[in-house]
Amino acid sequence: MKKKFLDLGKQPIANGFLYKDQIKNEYFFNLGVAFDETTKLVTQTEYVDPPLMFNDDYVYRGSMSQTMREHFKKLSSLLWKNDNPMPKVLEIGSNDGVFLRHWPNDSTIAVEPCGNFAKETRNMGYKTYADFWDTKLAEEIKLVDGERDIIFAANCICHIPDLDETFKAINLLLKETGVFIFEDPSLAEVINNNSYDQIYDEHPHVFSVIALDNLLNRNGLEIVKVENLSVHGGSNRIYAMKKGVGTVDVSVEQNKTYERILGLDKLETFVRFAEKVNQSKSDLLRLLKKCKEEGKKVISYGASSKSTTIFNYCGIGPELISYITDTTPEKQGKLSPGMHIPVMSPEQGFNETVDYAYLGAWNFIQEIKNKEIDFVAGGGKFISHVPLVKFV
Ligand code: JHZ
Repeated sequence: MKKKFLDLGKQPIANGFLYKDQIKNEYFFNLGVAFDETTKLVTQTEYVDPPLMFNDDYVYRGSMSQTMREHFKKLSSLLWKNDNPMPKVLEIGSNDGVFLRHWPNDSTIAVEPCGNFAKETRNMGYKTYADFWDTKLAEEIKLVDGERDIIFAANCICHIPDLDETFKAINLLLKETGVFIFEDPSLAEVINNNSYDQIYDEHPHVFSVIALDNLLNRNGLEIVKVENLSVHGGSNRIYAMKKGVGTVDVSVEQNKTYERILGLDKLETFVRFAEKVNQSKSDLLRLLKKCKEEGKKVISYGASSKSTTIFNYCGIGPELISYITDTTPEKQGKLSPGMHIPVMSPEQGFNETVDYAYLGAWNFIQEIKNKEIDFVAGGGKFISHVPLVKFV
């Protein structure tokens, strides 16, 4: 039984960057967030139809940050120890191949519903199914390519509305001793940091280990290990196997205990979170309006999906944020979803005329600060709402 605790209002497709003449057909939905009393899952009240988000025009590239490029390189070298025979690997949601590129072509295959990216990884030499993940596809892969030793998914599983179907399909394709490894933003970190912008159309769920344990279990899988990661504002990497096959590491119970202390198994915790979200909105608007009154030029750094939630929920448009800079070629020259703030390259827009930059990509704060030393040295300041609205 789902209980709604937060309303983030009318929202567009978070990665639906668009041209002026596309505004009249822009798609909107109401973003409500709920707690499922049965599974303890934090999930949306209604889900956006996946093909509206993930299609041949998808613009998010996982390889745009050095942090993530290094993250996947390091993980690959941890998982793949030149075993003989080579492990049979499948990646679900391979995007532009930022993880895949570290694995051999002949034993690694991918699933990616965005046709533009499926084409890119095929060009890199990886067999890629341009399809959504479900039991039908898992049956097909099992038949054609065989069961997998490793099934990997980064920032993908929390994007899929039907989790029972997803986990059934994993169980179907996993070898008896195979491991399913996936990483997604952690609900504990979202609550601790008030990073409510992790919720948007592409993230129908935000996972706690408690909820995942319930959902995996009822589909014949169990969590054997949990690693807490710093990427994307705090994520969890979950290792799961078929029930009863693996040895369960202490990290599983440790994480669940910590989550119970935070109250992630209780609706009241999320009701309190919703109050903090509302406060964060008022604080951000107050700060940006003050900057405007003082005649400062404020832009946004990183046209992230997260900032789509922020700008639309808070009602922040070009009158408060002059424009957004972003390194992704596919986003440049377009308008941000819903609030229609112009997006341009950093070369074009990140210059000495900028006083303050709101961090749309606050999760890469260190990488950005290292890169933009001159901006800070020249008196420029970054603004973030995580964990509290302030100059950072
Ligand atoms: P970033 C996306 O979320 C969507 P987003 C998706 N749903 C998901 O789960 C996560 O990724 C993993 C740019 N940038 O990574 C690049 C600069 O311009 O926080 C990106 O467009 N300069 C799949 O969109 C954006 O910022 C820089 O120096 O919220 C960051 O987006 C850096 C570091 C990034 O994810």
